[in-house]
Amino acid sequence: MPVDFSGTWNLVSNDNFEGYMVALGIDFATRKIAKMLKPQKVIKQDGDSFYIHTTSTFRDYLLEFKVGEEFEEDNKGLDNRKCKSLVTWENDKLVCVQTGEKKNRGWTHWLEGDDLHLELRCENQVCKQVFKRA
Ligand code: VLP
Repeated sequence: MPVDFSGTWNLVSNDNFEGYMVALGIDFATRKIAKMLKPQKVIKQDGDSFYIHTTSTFRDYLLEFKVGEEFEEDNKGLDNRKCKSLVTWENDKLVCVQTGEKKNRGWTHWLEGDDLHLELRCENQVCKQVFKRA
């Protein structure tokens, strides 16, 4: 059985989100709000087609992609920098490389026990998030 990330997930931990946001150039006032948030992710997976909706009381971000097909990502409401994104499978991990102005930008999702894990990378910063099923 291939891995299935589908579900509704609530953030339970968020290590070094501040460092990640600084690396992305998010301004101070926005960071103060953003670090208080407990975002929820709604993921719909149909084979290699993904819908990942990250929602919060402040802003939402919707990402839709197919594994193996590069796409333009606008990061609207995040840092608003455009990049070329490519998501691939590395065993059961979903790995996104976001090529653009920021070096070493990307993220990795995987399942561990009942939890959804997300590592967010930008330049020399790594943010580690864990989500539990709602
Ligand atoms: C910007 C950085 C907070 C902070 C300001 C706005 C959306 C993998 C991937 C799918 C992400 C989430 C990125 C979060 C970066 C915030 C608004 C917070 C709510 O997820 O699941 O896009 O890249």
